[in-house]
Amino acid sequence: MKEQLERIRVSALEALAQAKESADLESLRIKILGKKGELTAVLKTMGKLSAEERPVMGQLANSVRAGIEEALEQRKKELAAAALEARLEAEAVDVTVPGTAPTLGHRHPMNIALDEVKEAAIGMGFRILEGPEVELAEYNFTKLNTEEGHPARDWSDTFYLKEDSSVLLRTQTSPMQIRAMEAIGKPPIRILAPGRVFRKDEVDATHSPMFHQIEGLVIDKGITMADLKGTLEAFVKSLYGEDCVVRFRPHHFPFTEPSCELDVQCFKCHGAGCPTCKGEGWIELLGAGMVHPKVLEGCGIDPDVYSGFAFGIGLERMAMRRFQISDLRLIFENDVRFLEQF
Ligand code: 2NL
Repeated sequence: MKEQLERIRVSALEALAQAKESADLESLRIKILGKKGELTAVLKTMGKLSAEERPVMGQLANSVRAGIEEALEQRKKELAAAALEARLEAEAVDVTVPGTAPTLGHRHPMNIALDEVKEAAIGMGFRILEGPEVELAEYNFTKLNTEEGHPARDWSDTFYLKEDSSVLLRTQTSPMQIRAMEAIGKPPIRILAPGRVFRKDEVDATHSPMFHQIEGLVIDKGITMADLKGTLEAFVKSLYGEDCVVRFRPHHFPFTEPSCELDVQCFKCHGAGCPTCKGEGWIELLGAGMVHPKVLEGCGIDPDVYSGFAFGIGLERMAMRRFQISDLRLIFENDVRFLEQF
């Protein structure tokens, strides 16, 4: 029996030393110390021993069991430590590895130009308003002193959404101004309306069926052409710098009387004429005028009490000049190689 017990001890310790996982330890425990285990089987034969041998073998068996249990615990700890070590190694994060910087986007050049205009206008007390792109012909034309039969209302120029020409894609941002005058009702009114407008134009370097306008409107008692000139000059200077030079030229719009256009002296040649200004010395910037009395009247504002001025800017043209973009199509194609430059 002594040899049997020694053999069990030796082979158990050897098996434990070779166990690779805690599951192996558990099956070894059952195989050796379990109810049907090797050691238990030997202990069951103790009864056959003599009275002198029994305590000696009992003691030996207990020490074998204790030795195996201790080795089992020891091995369990070793395996747990090894498992932890392996996990830490596998999941290690090297905090010294340089990170990958996220690629930051930026505003579209059109939005940069738009924000500059908005900032300048907000600084002068204008409120920004946006309105619907699908409009009534009533608001887009009639209330802007552009009666039926006017060439601007032609089907070849405007996107109509109804056979009877009553609904369309707005051709200008002015209908928003009409809506604002009707809604606010009582002047003073100082608003800026930016947005998309639509005209039936073929795409080329300077035309697109969709483009952007910004319109400003000021209505109050005693507003004159002097206010128009002073405000627009200050506005242009806050956009392009205090040293820029502007001039006003007479023009015609159905919704203003008198009407004018504002040019800014070419910033490249200072009036001498160069390729940037196409030899003119001046660059056309915006259209403006004193709001036509008929337009005020149509919005319920008494033209004998109130007067006002309005102006309209083409945003694409502004952005093209601001960033020296030669072809309008580049603005809409969204090619990142182009957009990354701004
Ligand atoms: C241009 C010219 C202009 C207006 C827009 C306007 C609006 C109302 C009443 C009177 Cl509600 N006028 N807007 C006036 C003059 C010129 O735009 O060349 N735009 C790109």
